[in-house]
Amino acid sequence: MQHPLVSLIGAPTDIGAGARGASMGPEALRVANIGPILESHGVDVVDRGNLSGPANPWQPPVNGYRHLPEVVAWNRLVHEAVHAELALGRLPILLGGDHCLGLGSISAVARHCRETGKKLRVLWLDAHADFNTNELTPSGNIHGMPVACLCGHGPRELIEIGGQVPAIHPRWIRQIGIRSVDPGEKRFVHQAGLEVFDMRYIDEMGMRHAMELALATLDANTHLHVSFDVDFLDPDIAPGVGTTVPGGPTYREAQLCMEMIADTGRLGSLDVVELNPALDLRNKTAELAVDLIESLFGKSTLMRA
Ligand code: EXY
Ligand code: MN
Ligand code: MN
Ligand code: MN
Repeated sequence: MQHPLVSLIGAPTDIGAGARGASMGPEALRVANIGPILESHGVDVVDRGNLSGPANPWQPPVNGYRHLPEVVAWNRLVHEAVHAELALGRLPILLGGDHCLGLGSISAVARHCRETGKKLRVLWLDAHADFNTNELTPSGNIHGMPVACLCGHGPRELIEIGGQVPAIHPRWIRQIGIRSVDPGEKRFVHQAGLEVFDMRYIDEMGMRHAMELALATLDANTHLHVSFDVDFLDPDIAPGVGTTVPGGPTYREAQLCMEMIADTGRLGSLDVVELNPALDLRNKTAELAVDLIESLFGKSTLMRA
């Protein structure tokens, strides 16, 4: 991936979240210069602007889901936009928006992989497993459910967005940085056999070892999708998210994580989600996210030139 063709797709919504404000994420990432900074590393960047979906009606959950019709509408838009960029041979970066949009994005990547005969590996960088169902969820917020939906557990209109149910298999996923999982969700994660490198694992074994395992068995035919929930990062360095959980990766651990992904040369698509500028400090978290994305696209230290 020497000079990738990148397309930025803004999805300004907080429809799946429990706090308002992630809808401002795309603009905050642009203000943090995501496009020009990637271009400075030789990446060809086109900003497709923002998708336009339904407003957030801010209603309580119905049958364990908040805003299901609006979440479906947004994810259909994201699915088509991401799939169109992949079909053009470009690398889509979804600028969220909350993490419910990972469903539209990753189902599009899975569809593209089916069409092109590629293998898919999904790295889910997050404080949360996002593996709830309407029966397990404590909140009804669908940003806590996209991984379960991708694996076929969720409402029909959501799980069918990619045209095949399930959109992906649990064994294609590696979760990194996890440290907040609800009790029923935890049982379901084990039952599904998700491979999780939680913070306890990273504390004991280190980010390097976790990433070596998470990236093992990639080959030249693998499409690597990174779903980067900004709450993955420790809130001391990344306060601008709605669901902070203490004890996340440090700046150096996060850099190493991104650099090791870049070294594979297999990055094919990216989500940057859950950035909440209303909770940020002078766009600090957006700037940090862009700094880490630079590393994901191969910015390396002087020692490696
Ligand atoms: N597990 C909690 C819930 O389902 O309500 C919190 C989910 C937060 C999800 C954020 C996006 O990663
Ligand atoms: Mn350009
Ligand atoms: Mn998430
Ligand atoms: Mn999260």
